[in-house]
Amino acid sequence: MTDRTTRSARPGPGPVVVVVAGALYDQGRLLAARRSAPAELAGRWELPGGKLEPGESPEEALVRELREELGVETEPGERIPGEWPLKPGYVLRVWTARLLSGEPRPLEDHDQLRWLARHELDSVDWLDQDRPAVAEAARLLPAS
Ligand code: DCM
Repeated sequence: MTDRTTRSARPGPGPVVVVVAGALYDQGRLLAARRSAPAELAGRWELPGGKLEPGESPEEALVRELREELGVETEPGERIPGEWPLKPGYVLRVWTARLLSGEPRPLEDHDQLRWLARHELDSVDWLDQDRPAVAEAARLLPAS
């Protein structure tokens, strides 16, 4: 194995990029968003969110991302325990969030939204990395 191969097989140096996503609840349902880009993720469902920008707290990033992507104002709640790897150098962390105002619309990165009750959570094709977070998020939904 060459040095080059050895190096590329390990996680790269440098800071990890944190992606924050929101488990957004309203009336006993959880919001799922279908990605429209990039091509390899399009059609799969996720908890909406995005990358932390320099100087932002995760909660600030979450509020900004949900405003940009969905056009809503939200209040972050608790962190859902766990951290899930995305592509190399990226990790996903999830917070609960409550809808304060607005009706979510797929403004950016998504082409469809659905509010899902607990018994409907398996009806969409979640991104693999979001599945454990959704399972945790489901614990906060009422039985349905
Ligand atoms: N991502 C993910 N699951 C989420 C939110 C984002 O896997 N719930 C991934 C998709 C992108 C990266 O994180 O590779 C950055 O997201 P965005 O493009 O929305 O900023």
